[in-house]
Amino acid sequence: MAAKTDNFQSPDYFNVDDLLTEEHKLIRESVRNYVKKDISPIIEDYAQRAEFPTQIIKQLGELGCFGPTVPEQYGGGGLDYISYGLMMQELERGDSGVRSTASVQGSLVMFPIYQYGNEAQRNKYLSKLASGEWLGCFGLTEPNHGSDPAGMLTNFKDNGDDTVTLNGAKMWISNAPFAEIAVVWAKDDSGDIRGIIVERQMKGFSTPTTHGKWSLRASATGELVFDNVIVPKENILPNIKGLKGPLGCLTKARFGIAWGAIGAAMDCYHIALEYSKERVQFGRPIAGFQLQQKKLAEMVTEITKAQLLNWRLGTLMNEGKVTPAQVSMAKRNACEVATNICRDARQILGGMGITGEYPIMRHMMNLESVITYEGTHDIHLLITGMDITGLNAFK
Ligand code: TGC
Ligand code: FAD
Repeated sequence: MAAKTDNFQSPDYFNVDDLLTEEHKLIRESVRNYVKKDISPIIEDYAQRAEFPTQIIKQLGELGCFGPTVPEQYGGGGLDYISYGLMMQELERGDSGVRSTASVQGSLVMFPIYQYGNEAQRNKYLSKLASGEWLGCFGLTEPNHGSDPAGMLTNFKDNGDDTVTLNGAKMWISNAPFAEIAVVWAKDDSGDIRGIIVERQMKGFSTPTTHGKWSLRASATGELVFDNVIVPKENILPNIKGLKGPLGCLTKARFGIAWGAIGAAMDCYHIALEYSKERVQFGRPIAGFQLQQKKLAEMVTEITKAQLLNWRLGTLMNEGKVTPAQVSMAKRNACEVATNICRDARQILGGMGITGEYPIMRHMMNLESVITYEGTHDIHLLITGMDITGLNAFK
């Protein structure tokens, strides 16, 4: 399939750029240029073939998209959260799977090692993950425990020496088939949830690929199977116990999705606007018909509201004042806005909207995963519900 030229321009109806620093704009520009040059020309083909473009691992490392908020001494970028958000927005503008690769590596693998790990663990893993020499994955979800991770069955037993034995299984794990290491959440002998770093070469550890996905086809998803895996105790993250460990990582990753999903929405809006001005029916461009203008006007309104929400969320993150419930609201909002915009954009393109000539159907299918992972749409609504009423409707 011939690659089309990517001439993306982002909408900025309320001059949100004025709220960004010059550094923010430069970072956004460099990731946008990367997506135009290295992602847009190849991604449709990889998605159609359901193949993960492994070359992006090194590229994203070189670009600084892995762990941008981790301090520079560990190979991170030492950047603020708005920079991180803008990177995720631009990557997901290309493809949600590309953003997923970066989200998992930065927020779900590097962040816990940096935040909950000791100095030896930080020195052993972080710079290799930042550069893209190693890819990591994050194992929380299990076959029978998705929205309710507290019930997990994966566990490790103390062997009475300097090792533990890990048993259990995780499923739906992004990056798993190509990961060198997995940050796995498992219960210890006391039933406490702990983070433990499992390395690919450990005996009894396997990562079968999940096939047949209609969504995130250019991202590799797999299981993590632990069959009596002997893991050194030095691989246990020492500074965290309990579900707040993995949930703390998810707060960072959900923040990235809030920005990322709007990137996918911006791409669909941009394409629908351009197409509608060129496509002529009944003797005039379809952009001149009120029904199509309603769709386009509502798209840019929702994108603008989400841009402002995300920017404010970023400033709260930078100031250390954000609450997990605020992040949930922004993640949920972005996913809803983006899925609706993709569907409307697809309609504006008529039959062309279902083909791989345009990225809209790919974004639409990807967003069905994005609205589900890192907490489903319903779960984030219940988090807001509990936050405003003080009443828990989960259980
Ligand atoms: P609950 O009793 O509410 O909380 C347990 C402890 O955790 C604390 N906490 C948080 N801490 C940091 N950040 C958050 N977002 C937090 N949410 C809660 C809480 O204060 C408590 O602390 P403490 O000190 O009292 O122990 O837990 P619960 O069992 O009732 O569950 C609550 C619920 C349902 C909201 C939560 O479990 C949840 O978020 N479920 C959704 C599961 C989920 O998001 N899974 C994601 C798997 S990873 C993934 O999808 C990666 S996709 C990657 C990609 O490709 O991009
Ligand atoms: P379930 O929890 O079974 O939910 C099914 C339905 O029930 C949902 O609609 C849900 O909203 C609803 N529901 C559940 N509980 C309640 C309640 N209390 N009240 C009302 N409704 C409720 N996980 C990882 O650990 N690491 C990864 O890297 C990872 N990557 C993923 C990649 C992809 C492509 C996908 C699809 C998933 C990935 N996940 C990952 C798993 C993801 O986080 C889970 O799919 C998600 O948390 C939902 O869990 P579940 O699929 O088991 O659905």
